[in-house]
Amino acid sequence: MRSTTQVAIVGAGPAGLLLGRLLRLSGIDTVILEARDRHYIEHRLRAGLLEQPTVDLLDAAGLGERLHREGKFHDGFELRFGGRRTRVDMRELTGRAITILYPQTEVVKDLLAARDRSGDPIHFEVSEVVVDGIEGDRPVLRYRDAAGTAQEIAADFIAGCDGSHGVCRPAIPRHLAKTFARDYPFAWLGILADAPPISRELIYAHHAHGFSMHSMRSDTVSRLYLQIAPDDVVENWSDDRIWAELQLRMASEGSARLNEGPILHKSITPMRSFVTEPLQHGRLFLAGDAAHIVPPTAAKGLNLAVADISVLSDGLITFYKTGSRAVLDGYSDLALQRIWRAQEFSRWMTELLHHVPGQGFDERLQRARLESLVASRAALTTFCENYTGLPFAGRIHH
Ligand code: RFL
Ligand code: PHB
Repeated sequence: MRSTTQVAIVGAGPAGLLLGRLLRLSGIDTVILEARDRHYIEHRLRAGLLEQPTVDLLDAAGLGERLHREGKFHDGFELRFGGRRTRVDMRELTGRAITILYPQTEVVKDLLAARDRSGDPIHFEVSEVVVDGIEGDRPVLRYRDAAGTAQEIAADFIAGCDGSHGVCRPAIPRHLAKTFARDYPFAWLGILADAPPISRELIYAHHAHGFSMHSMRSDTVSRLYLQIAPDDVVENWSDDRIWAELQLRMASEGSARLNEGPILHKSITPMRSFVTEPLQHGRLFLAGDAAHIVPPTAAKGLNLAVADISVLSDGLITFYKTGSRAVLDGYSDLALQRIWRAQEFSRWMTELLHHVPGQGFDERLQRARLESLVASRAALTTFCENYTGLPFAGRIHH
């Protein structure tokens, strides 16, 4: 069965759904194909933190109502190392910026609800997606729908928003693509615990046993992370071991002990930095995790996906309004500038806070780097400018 649309989007993560929403607001038709079912993507436990520019774009897309009601606005965070605690006041240092704790699951639910209201098609549980004809005028997506029937969508453009294991990135001929990657000698064990957070704000802690952090999902549910070895497995981490290690790594002068409670969920997040260049070829455009991965330390992944979409939506809307491909043709170069700055900050913050085993000299340097950071208003300001989010480059049209 064959159908047509203006922009065919692969992937219903934050990138694909937001692109569909912004294009709808400018009267552009999209179809979204998603490999998983709706329940899975609405409950996939991931990001927690939204940058101010992300919130501004979600507001502009008419998606801010629940976010402003339920999101927790943070003016600062705490850094712990060497038994000391430093509160970093982001608002005071940057004059404007704040970050908002509003989980990715909720952003995705809001985006799906907006898509339901628009009536734009979204097909879940598709399989065998093939990207074809991107070098011509009429690219095509072939796939099997949830019932197994072969389908085909012809479009003006294809947006590859299908995450790090998708099919769109490999559709760019290998000899035209360049990839850049870095692995890290550690991973994160993340837990969700039925225990009230001890602080309204996030706590990042550096300790000889490794990094740990304290975040939250509500007034009664904590989200906590521990640095572990890259090849470690969840089975090695009993609840008692997790709490003992978190209490040890988080302990600092005058600090409250973490509230302990039933652990609702445990998972391991690998750490990787990755970028592919360029982000486009012919009529295919990559955005979000399909194009780049950051380690989770600085909480940039979702925000970078949204930043890409700000530029890509600008390019597509400009094309449909004026017939000019100029903005669209510049998408990759413009988006990559911010991507690389976020990569740099994510790598830097990761290496600042994690324990790298067996490197005495580097350990001393790392400690000096932490001391320099908290001793300098200028250094903290630079940190907060990056942490709270660099401006987006795309224009808002509607
Ligand atoms: P997604 O969310 O991975 O969505 C891609 C979608 O494409 C689908 N898909 C396909 N669909 C059709 N056909 C195919 N062949 C397909 N192949 C894949 C997938 O099922 C999926 O639904 O990518 P997107 O939209 O680019 O969004 C990126 C973000 O999800 C990601 O960067 C963040 O979650 C990263 N991240 C964080 N980012 C932040 O900004 N702040 C954070 O605090 C933060 N914490 C995190 C994170 C990621 C984590 N994990 C597990 C990776 C914490 C964790 C633990
Ligand atoms: C989270 O709440 O999942 C979270 C928050 C901040 C980070 C990383 C993860 O830097």
